[in-house]
Amino acid sequence: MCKSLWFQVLGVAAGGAAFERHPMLPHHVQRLGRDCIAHWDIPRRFCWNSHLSNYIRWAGHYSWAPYPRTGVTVNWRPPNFLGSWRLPHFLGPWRPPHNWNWQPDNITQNSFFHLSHPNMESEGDEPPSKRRRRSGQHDICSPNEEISSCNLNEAACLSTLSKNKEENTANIRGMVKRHWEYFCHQSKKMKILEDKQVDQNNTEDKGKFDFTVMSYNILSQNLLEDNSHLYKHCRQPVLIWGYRFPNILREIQQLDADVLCLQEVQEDHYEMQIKPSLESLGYHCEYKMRTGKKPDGCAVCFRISKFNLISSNPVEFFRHDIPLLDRDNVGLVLLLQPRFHCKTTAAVCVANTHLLYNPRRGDIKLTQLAMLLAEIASVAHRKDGRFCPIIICGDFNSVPGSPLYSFLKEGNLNYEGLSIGKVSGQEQSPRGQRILTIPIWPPSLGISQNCVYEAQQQQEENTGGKIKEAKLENTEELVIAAEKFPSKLQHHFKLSSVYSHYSPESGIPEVTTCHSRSAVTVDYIFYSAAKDDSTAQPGVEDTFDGGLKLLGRLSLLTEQDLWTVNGLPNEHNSSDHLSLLAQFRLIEQ
Ligand code: KL2
Repeated sequence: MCKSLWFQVLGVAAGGAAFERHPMLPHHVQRLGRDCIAHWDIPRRFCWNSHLSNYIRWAGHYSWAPYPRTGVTVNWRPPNFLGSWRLPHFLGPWRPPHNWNWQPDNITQNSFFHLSHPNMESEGDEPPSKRRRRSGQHDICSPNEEISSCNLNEAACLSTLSKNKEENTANIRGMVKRHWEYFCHQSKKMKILEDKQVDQNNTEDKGKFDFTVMSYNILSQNLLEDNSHLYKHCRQPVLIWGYRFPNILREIQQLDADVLCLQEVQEDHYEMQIKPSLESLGYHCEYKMRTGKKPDGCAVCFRISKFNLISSNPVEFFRHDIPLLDRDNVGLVLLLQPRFHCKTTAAVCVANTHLLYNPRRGDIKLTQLAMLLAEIASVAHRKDGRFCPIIICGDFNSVPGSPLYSFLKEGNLNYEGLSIGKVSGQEQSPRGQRILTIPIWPPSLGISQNCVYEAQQQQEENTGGKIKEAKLENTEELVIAAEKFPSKLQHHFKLSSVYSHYSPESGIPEVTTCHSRSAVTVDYIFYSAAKDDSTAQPGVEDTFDGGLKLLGRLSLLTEQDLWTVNGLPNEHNSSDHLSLLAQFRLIEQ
């Protein structure tokens, strides 16, 4: 990848705030202060424990969020913000005027974000909905700095790469860019980013295989037009597909991921524009359209210089014989063989999905997820009973800390008495009290409570071998658990999330989607961590043949960041979602 592009795209949004350690802070934010390790000559003010005069109490957007919900006032004082203000529990139906006074500045082609800091001094305690109405003006962007902080959920050190000096001087007024966060256990990361060719030669010769994965809901034009009430805050021209597509393609091209997991890919646009364009950039594309009438679907595209396709496995969540499964969402599971990898049998399983939106139908969402996990278990399953490394990308229409999210990450969920409207955490006070049935889906689906195809489970139980025995014990445990706790779901994978859902600099929740009704995280990249990855869970070595080490990720933004650029989509970001991007190293066992 081109060095200059990386640095322009990943330039730092400096001006990070410092927080007092406070009992109200989430545990991981408190730990930030303790674990902060500077790698470069870092100004003290960017270390978490260097300012002790302010604290944050974050209401959070999510009813199930891991964020504390004890108050709504934020007393956060980053250098440019002098007051305090209130954060909303949700974004109200605020409607800015049609041609809202949002003036694009002088923007380079490579800039994604055009950030103006809201003037807190004059806003007092007003909610962002009011502030938004006034924030047509742009302040000067904070100076760029090299900063370091620690990501606590993964108990790993993160460093933030700033723009270099020349780019600092070329900094454009009122603009913020997403930056690259990398984990300190990879000090070679900078080199890797600076020269991908060197990276390939060095790492792959030694049996290491590094690659990047993007997850991006690109907002199908059809859904944009069907849900136009969500985009009233946008200037009309930025909503035209002819305007959006070149921006989306440019973003994909600049971020240069080796694997793309795209959601809301409209079929005609895919065939006529997206697929040909990506092929000309060196990708092979696989696509699964939704069932039913809506003409969008999921695409997984990979760089043919990096991977061979072993298999492509579409998953339809609609089942005409099961009344519960009357929705048209889909998934797509690819098995990829890394090229230039010394272990010729090595494979990586990449799954992509867009789960049902309906906040009240957690029963359907969980069943769709179980179907995806069963397909992944089938595709990633190796002869020795273990799994190849797995990456699951997608728009799960569920927020961090929700039962669905916890199930994915923890590998189990006791759903006894759980209201179906609370599964995804999208609504804080869902209407209706209907609770999940036990079991959630009927046996005719052919998927067990531990999210594998019944046939596969049976087959596994009937086979021998050392690892199989271990597995069998595990299976027996699961069967016992199923009898004892019939309301318990489990899955086989030990999954970690690339993102930890808070800004490492401020502790404020990040978002992956932002429009006039909502600003939350619903998109994720989950992966099976190698045992020496900072996020690896116990038992990972028994489950997987090797694994993935997270080297870095493209930073996300907060709701405040996004409203200073008029939310999403805007002039430069042409979806109502942000792209997620991670770099992994494939580790052999
Ligand atoms: O939340 V999304 O947007 O992941 O960005 O997924 C769904 C929603 C997508 C596919 O169904 O269309 C959007 N209110 C808000 N958004 C909706 C609605 C709705 N009623 N229906 C569909 N979407």
